[in-house]
Amino acid sequence: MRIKAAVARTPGADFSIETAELDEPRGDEIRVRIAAVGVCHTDLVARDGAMPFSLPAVLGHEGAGVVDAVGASVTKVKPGDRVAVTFRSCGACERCLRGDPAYCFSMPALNYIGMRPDGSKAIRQGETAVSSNFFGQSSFATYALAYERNVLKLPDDIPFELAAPLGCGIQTGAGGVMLALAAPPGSSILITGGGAVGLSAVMGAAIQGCGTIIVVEPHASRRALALELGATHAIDPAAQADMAAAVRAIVAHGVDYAFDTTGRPEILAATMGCLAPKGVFGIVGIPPAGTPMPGDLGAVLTFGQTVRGIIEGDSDPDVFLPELISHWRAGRLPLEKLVKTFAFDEINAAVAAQHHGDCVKVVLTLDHG
Ligand code: CXF
Ligand code: ZN
Repeated sequence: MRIKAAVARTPGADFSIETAELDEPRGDEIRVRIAAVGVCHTDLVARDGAMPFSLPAVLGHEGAGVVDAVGASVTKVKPGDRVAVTFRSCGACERCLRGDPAYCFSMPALNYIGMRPDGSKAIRQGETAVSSNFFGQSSFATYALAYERNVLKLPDDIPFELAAPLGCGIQTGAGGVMLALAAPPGSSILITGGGAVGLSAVMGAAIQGCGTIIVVEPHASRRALALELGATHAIDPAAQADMAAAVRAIVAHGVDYAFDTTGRPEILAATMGCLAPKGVFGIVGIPPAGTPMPGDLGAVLTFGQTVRGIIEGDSDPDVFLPELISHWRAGRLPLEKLVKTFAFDEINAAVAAQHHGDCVKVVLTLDHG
């Protein structure tokens, strides 16, 4: 089928809106007419060549829309169903079977390599194969091919533009605190970075009933939003040269939990100095290649601390996304305060607006009229 797609051609350069040919769905594939797709920082990391993802490529991994056609073996959804599309997992390995699909043994092959696991690319432009299958979708396009493992049927009341970012950024932040760290009521947490993932972590911490929720974020508007969403303290790093001192002025023994969404080595290092004894530090921000583990192993040992990476908030999307939708419905996850929509063709302006901090979560909407 002929599609319109935002094609990444050159690292660091704008996306270009082009036409391309999308394969017909194979037996296990689900063609989704994309209505909305969020822009996640990982899309830009892949566009800019920091992930081994060959260009030209169609990225996009927070799609939502309507099922348009399904392969012969698909039973989970049918044409006409409203769906959100998330990361893909195999459903059969030990990790998937224990409810941990974000650590699927086939995670790289199913999400990050730019092609189906058999090496085929689903998108072409003339004789040129275009990297696709990003997170089992490549949804910066009018239509995308997904799979039973990475589609979730949506209830009618959630708009596509709010459902789309649940597929990565929101579940990463909220799940990071609610599932991976499982921060208990009354605990203290430091969240570095107040973008979509960091603010989702704030909402997750508020849902958990954390007693002290400290956000470190340079943009004043995001600090204000963090406080509105449940943060108890918001620190401007420009005004606080010593982050650990600022945090310890609030929680003298350090925080029980820390959650980094920035991936910046100096912030990761400073966060180590904010941890209480037995503190747990979860990292979701993507660091520059080659960044060593933060902190001093002697201190980690002395104080029994934990540092861990978290993928997709440890979410099992079939279980956790419906939970998040219930929290949204009850007013505990006010996604509308984060999301700003742009027309699909405005993708580059949208990316620039997000980069400058003018908005928190950019979601592109597609008009199929
Ligand atoms: C990312 C998280 C860090 C490794 C690459 C994939 N996931 C979502 O955006
Ligand atoms: Zn993402």
